[in-house]
Amino acid sequence: MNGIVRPKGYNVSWHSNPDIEKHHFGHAHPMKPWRLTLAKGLIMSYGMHTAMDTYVSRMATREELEDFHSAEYMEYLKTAKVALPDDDNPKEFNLGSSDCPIFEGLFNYCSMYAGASIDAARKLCNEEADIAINWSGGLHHAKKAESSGFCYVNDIVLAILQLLRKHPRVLYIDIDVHHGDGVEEAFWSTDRVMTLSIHKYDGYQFFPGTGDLDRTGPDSEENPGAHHAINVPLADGIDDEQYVWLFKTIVGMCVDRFRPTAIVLQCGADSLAGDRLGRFNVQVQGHGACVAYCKSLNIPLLLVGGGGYTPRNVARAWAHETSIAIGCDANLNPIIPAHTPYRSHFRHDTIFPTLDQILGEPRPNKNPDKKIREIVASITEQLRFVNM
Ligand code: ZLM
Ligand code: CA
Ligand code: ZN
Repeated sequence: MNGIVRPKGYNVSWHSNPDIEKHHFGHAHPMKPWRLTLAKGLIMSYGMHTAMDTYVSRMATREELEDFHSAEYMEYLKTAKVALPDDDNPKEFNLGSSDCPIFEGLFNYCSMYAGASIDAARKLCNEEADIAINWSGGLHHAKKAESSGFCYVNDIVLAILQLLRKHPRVLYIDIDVHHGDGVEEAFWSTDRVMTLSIHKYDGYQFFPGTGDLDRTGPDSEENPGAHHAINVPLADGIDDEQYVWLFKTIVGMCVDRFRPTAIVLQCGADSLAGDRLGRFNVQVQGHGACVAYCKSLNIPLLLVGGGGYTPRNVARAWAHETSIAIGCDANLNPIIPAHTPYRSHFRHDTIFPTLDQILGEPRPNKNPDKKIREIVASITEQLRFVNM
């Protein structure tokens, strides 16, 4: 079956729950949990599940959620009544907007994706996994007492808090096209977590409007979090060559200076070309190269999902990245297996649908190489202040 073998002495755990996929944010809402069904179908049709320890994730408990979130917010999230979104009268905790609607089963949905990330982090802590995966997580905008940008509970913060029980230093990396503001804010004042987000930034318009290069941590040098936030603001249309070079260069420098003992990689697939909300020209190959680079560091690695609004491309990327985690990417037949569920969704022209060919109008690249080098120079300077 496509040369899928369980790697010897190397464990990948996969955390998912089919109940998560059944939730709906509303008819026209860009966030479609159904993309997880498509990804899972692809992963399983290649037989990749046979090479991982698979777990049906449980719901996070109220106590676990309140490790980060306020009890008042969690109570409201649990009891909020389904209502039509109303942007003019945003309800408490920013709930009930068109970005963050209150839909049927909302609290269960949040508890399940959070439970999966917490379980995945624990597998790394007790060394039962070298890489742990939760494609339903990665919801990086949620705050302590506020929902934001399709995110209600911040599973990444909860997972990092688990890792910090055992690991002295955690590096958080975020390749979603949006700025990972919620995770950055949660660990703004600690030197035990370094946050690195690469994102589209135009100063004000593109959501969430934060993440400029000079936002590096608290201003006071006495604050341990100073210099531990890294932001890579980019313009539209960045391609694989620039993106992968930037990623490897900056992550390489962060690992050298910070010496993380665990890494969390948010693999938001809205940085891919052709995304409904994104602006970049990153391909499945380039996106996956970021995952491969993190794996090559041989540091316990948690992979979570995130954004991704062209479902067939999200499924392609996360299936490809699952194959990288288990080390069978080189043996995979790029032609999507005939028995893949919803295979017709992957077809975009006359040829057989493939895993790596995504559909999307290339956007003009507004990132001059000079700008890319200036970003690296600035971060090199910033990291001189980080000494572990
Ligand atoms: N309007 N419907 C990324 C989170 C991005 C804030 C502008 C809402 C949308 C978007 C919702 C069906 C992650 C903003 C947008 C229209 C205020 C955003 C519902 C279309 C629709 O058709 C839509 C009626 C909706 C939302 C577009 N929202 C596009 N961009 C961002 C949030 C989350 O990928 O980083 C991680 C999962 N919100 O720009 C507005 C300012 C609300
Ligand atoms: Ca990002
Ligand atoms: Zn995003």
